[in-house]
Amino acid sequence: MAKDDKDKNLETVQERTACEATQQMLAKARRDGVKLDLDRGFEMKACPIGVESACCKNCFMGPCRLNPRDPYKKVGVCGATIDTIMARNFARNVAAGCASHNDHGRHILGLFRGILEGKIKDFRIEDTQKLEKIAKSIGIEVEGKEVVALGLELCDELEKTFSNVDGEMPFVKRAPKATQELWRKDGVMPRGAMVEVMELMSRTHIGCDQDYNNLMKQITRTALADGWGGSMVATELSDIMFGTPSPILADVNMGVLKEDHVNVIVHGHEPAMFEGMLAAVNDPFFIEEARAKGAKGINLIGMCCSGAEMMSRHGVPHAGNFGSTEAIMVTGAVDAMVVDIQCIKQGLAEVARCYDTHLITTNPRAHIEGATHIEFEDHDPRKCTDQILAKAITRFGSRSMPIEIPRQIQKGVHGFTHEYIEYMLGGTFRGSYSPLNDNIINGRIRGVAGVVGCTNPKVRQDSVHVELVRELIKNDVLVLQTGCSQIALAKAGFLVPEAAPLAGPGLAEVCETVGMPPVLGLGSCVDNSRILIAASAMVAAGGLGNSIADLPVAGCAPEWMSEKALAIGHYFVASGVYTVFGVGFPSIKDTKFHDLMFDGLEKQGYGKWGVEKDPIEIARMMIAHIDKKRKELGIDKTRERTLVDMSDRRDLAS
Ligand code: NFS
Repeated sequence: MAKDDKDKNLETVQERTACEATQQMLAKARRDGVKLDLDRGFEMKACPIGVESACCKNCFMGPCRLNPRDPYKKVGVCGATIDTIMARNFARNVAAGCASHNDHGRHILGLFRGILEGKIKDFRIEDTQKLEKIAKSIGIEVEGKEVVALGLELCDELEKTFSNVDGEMPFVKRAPKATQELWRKDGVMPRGAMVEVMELMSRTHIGCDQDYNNLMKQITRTALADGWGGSMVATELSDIMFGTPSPILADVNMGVLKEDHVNVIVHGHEPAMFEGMLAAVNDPFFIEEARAKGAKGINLIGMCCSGAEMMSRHGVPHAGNFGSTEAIMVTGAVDAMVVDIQCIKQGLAEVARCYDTHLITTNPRAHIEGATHIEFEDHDPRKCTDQILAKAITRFGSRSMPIEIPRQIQKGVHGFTHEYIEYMLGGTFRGSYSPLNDNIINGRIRGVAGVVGCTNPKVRQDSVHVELVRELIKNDVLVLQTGCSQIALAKAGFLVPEAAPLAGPGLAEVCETVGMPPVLGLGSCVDNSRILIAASAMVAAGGLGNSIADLPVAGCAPEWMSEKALAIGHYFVASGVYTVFGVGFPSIKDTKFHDLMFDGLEKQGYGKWGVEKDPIEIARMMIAHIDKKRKELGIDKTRERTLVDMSDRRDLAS
């Protein structure tokens, strides 16, 4: 390659991603003649009508395209207005996101029941204390009950999360009373996820619900059936079965690959298959097999959300987020990439073929043309995991690709949970959220932000996450993270207590006193439900209002891309949180639907949506909201005093 071309190559890889390891692999892929998602995303010119949700494909009189620049000029063939079209499109996105998380949650519930009934023997109940706590939280009497009996009772109750056709979902009881009352008053209290998704899909059929206000109610109900439903069931039961995480030091970034080991990457969302792999790689038989082929051992690595869960629970190294899943195979060092469901790009198959990597699908819901399918079954995990390991070891023995592994590797503390925050701030015997609330009230912590979600090749990978979080902590906002966003910040070195000096003086002081990072990693995307529980606990601890909508908190998915992200965003809004999305939003400004989402919902007592691409501006919007809530709570003055009075601060430090 000529020098000019080389410089250009480098320049454009730096535009695509802020992750240096991914830059290195993208540059290599280009040299190798392999196209990655990061370049495909750049080259794809998004449909200008679709991007603003101004088209409708819900019947075959169309597809109808309205004019995003003059949205009320035209209606669809059936007469549907722009507001109906945008609301229906958004509704179907939320239905898909809710369905994904509930499908995941229902599988986890099935696994839990299988263990309790003795049909699944390779997994067990790890955290019986949490089992009792969760059962109690939804009103189940725990006194004098054996683990199995109590577990089965919890199973029967949580089954309603999915199958209820009336009544209320069990976990909504964990929301603050005032938040529950709002949902009840507006008729948006979720019943069961299946009925909510079904009703939302039926209401968006041609000629059904054509009032965006009325559609919004079912959208809200369905989104709540995700956060307080399937997502929460997945998180809580996974903790009970595989252990509730607590802070653990783990390595992140592509440097976790080892040239002299058999490298097996697991990328997906459901923890069961990954847990099965973890057991299998520690089997002396396979370690011996790997050694016989000249490897020093087997190196099991996670990516994306199940990777974030396994890192939080067991310290399994994590190689990167959504934007790096194709790029990592360019190393030539991946002997097998094993996937299950969600966020698995079809493009992986072609990259795997180019680099002679085994791409193995394991879930009946997610096959990929060109990949090998080896089905994972909960009652016989080894049947799947052992075949995978045999393939990976064989590939190691006959590696033909040149290997190039980026050196980047960052240590970070992961595995925070709602339970641990309570313990960390309150101590073993008086675990409580009061110290957090006190620090918010006295202004050392300005507020709390959840920064979560995907990466999206429309924007420079990781850059919006990192710049946003940098700005938030600088302004004394404590940041809670999950998923791909957490990995972006881990790679940037923010998930260590030593990052405290990057925070403003108040937050830095709290971090230094407690020994915690200013950015707390809570795990995978379903673990966003931990943030809902933390917010509810803040309300319960007192002094910060009666509902989640009263709290000085805000949320953001700065590089979102998936329908799940929209469902998550809307359950936060429906729970009372101001939620800003980066990249863009599928609605048109100054339409009635947009105004309802971005303003009207807040007037009804919910949170509201915001959209902005620039990280500093996003931070400003979130901080302005936090300050507005502080003012409404009457705690704005305490912060002013704390910030201006240095002697005051010295007193606090002593
Ligand atoms: Ni959640 Fe986005 Fe996917 Fe996880 Fe990553 S892309 S919506 S963060 S892996 S689910």
